[in-house]
Amino acid sequence: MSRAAETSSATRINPVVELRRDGEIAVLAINSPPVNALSAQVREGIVEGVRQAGTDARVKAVVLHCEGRTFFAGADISEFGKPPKQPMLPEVVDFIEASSKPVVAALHGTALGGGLETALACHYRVAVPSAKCGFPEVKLGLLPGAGGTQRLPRLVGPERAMDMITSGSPVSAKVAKEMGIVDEIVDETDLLASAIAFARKLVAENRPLKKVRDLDDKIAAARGKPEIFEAFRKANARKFRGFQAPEYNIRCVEAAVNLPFDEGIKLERQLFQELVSGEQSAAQRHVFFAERQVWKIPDISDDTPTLPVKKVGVIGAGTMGGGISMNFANAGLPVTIVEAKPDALERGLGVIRRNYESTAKKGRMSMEDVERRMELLTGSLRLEDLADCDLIIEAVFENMAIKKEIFSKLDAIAKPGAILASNTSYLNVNEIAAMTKRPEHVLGMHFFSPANIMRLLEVVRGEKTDKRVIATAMQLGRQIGKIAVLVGVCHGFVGNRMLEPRQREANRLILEGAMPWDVDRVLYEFGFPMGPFAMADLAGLDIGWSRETSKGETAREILCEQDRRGQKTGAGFYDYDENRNAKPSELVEQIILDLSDKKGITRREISDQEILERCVYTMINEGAKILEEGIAIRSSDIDIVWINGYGWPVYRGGPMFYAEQVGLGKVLERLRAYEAKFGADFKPAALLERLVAEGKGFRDL
Ligand code: T1G
Repeated sequence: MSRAAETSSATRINPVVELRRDGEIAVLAINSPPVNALSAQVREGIVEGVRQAGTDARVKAVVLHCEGRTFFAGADISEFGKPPKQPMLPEVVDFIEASSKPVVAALHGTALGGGLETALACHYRVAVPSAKCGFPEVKLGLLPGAGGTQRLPRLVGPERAMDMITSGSPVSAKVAKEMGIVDEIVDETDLLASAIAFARKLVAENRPLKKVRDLDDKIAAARGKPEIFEAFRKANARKFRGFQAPEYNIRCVEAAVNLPFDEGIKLERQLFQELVSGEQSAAQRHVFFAERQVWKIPDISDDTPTLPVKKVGVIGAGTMGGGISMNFANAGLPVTIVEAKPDALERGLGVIRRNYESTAKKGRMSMEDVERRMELLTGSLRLEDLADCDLIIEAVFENMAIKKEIFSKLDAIAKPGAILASNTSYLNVNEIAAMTKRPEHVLGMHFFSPANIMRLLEVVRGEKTDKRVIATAMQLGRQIGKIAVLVGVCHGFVGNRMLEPRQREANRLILEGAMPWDVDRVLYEFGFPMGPFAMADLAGLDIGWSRETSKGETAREILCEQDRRGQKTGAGFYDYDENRNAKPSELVEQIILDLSDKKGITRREISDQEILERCVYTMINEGAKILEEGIAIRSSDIDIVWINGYGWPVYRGGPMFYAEQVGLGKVLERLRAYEAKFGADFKPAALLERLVAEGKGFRDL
């Protein structure tokens, strides 16, 4: 055998796994694009590769290395919910750890979930500086189910382990080294060579097999101290409200501290099985894939050319215009903000500066960052100053006449090829586009307040909007950190159109027998951050209200007439103390009772279930109509809109996913019952009736 063959060889284990040898070091190379997810084929390849390396007397150590963009990015999520395929990851992980020869994990990209668990079962870990590692399982409603909850605390201690596992946030290689997860940071340019050199050194120095499962020094101090875990639960109660997985993760870390390793593993497996077969994880895995589907537009291919956007114009420096401008400044794009009056412009720029300074005070940006971003913002009182902008976003008062006037002027001012977008929340983008000679360059870009915080961007496709303009708006959405959903033109597009029936039913329910705090409680317990009446108090009851036109016919009007305009006046549907804590108001209760009486409505006891069904099933019904009319491309897009624009609880997957968990037949039956009682507002969508008749779901569309 030639010298070269003597020192190096390569064995193809399977299509995605190859075992190579570089002298006494074996390299188990995985190449399973796009993210080297630990599919069944990868898992069986790893076991066979470690087995072969173990029996090859020439091999003294093994390097586990993934080709492509990243080390294993986790278990293959697409396998969940399907019959399990052997070998399962826990067995693979144990097999690596039991190797008689040291195994070194070479980390780059994002070593996540099962990927990090695989690395922790290795005896050593090296990483390039740009590598990240983490346990995002909790975002899928899961927990690290291949020993991660037992090994991580043994490396970093229970507190940091709980932080990392319940946040789901990755840490940098540098932090991972400091925490003890990574043994050495190696040269960014050649991870494999560095990992082989590290392994060679291990062998030369005859370093022991370091098994994480045998470590105890980081967890011993916490043993028998439940107060550590109680304190963590208490500190995170608000963030974890409604979620199942965080608590299960905490229990596993607690077991790692108090139980022998193998018993902790048993509990981890039991709790993992409960979560992976539960409704919350199914919902959160649905959202994971739905968030990746929204970018796929059937008639606009991924390689559609986009238009260059180097300079942005925003018309309106109010709450929305200011927030929208911040998004682009945050992405490093210069923005010219136009207002009609100097004081409004000055106020708007002042609000933006204060927002940035408040972020800097929290340590999330430096004061230099604040100045850099403010330098990107230029105020103006002249629309003409937008002449060189590539994208102009109108964010003025929600009035069609005003918008039409602005777009007509913009058409004469904006340079050829500039994209003209309206931030309208409801209005007809086609009518707005018709005010210009460039309707193909006009669309809606509907941001959600606060526009610099809320992740959702509804991109509203006009009937004449050019595909490149749409592709550009979607790409810009990604560039400014939004999740962009392409929607069609109708009153309220997707989100606000579905909000209307919920608001309508909430307002009816308080006249029929419920109180605002009953409706809010039901929707809060369902998982929304707050109910419609608390939300109205927060936003201000007087939006769109005026004393001149007020008729005193609704609770909201009566409250405004009594200057109970919401939190800002210390009273609205609720009374607020100096810390803005809400309390049901006897005065409001009486106003509502009198209103019911005035309208001749005999109040009755209304169940929580009826409140929930009338608020949520009517939303689902509207969503079905939206799908029928082609206003949304797919049902999961509607889910993404409601999760990212209105706080629908992610562990319920979105309104359309939730409908399928409830059962479309049940939703239809309840809508029909309410239609019989309350009339046409509950008339089921034809699509809903068809799907139920065919035994299908929204996801089958
Ligand atoms: N399984 C299957 N497919 C995956 C995947 C995964 N883990 N991760 C990504 N993909 C697909 C994704 O659907 C997309 O497909 C393509 O890869 C590119 O992804 C037992 C139980 C790694 C940071 O949660 O966070 O391990 O749309 O668009 O923006 O304890 O993907 O192209 O057809 O997101 O560069 C834990 C999830 C699993 C990591 C890359 N791991 N992935 O982001 O690309 S559970 C995760 C991500 C687990 C064990 C437990 C990101 C990324 P397509 P992408 P990206």
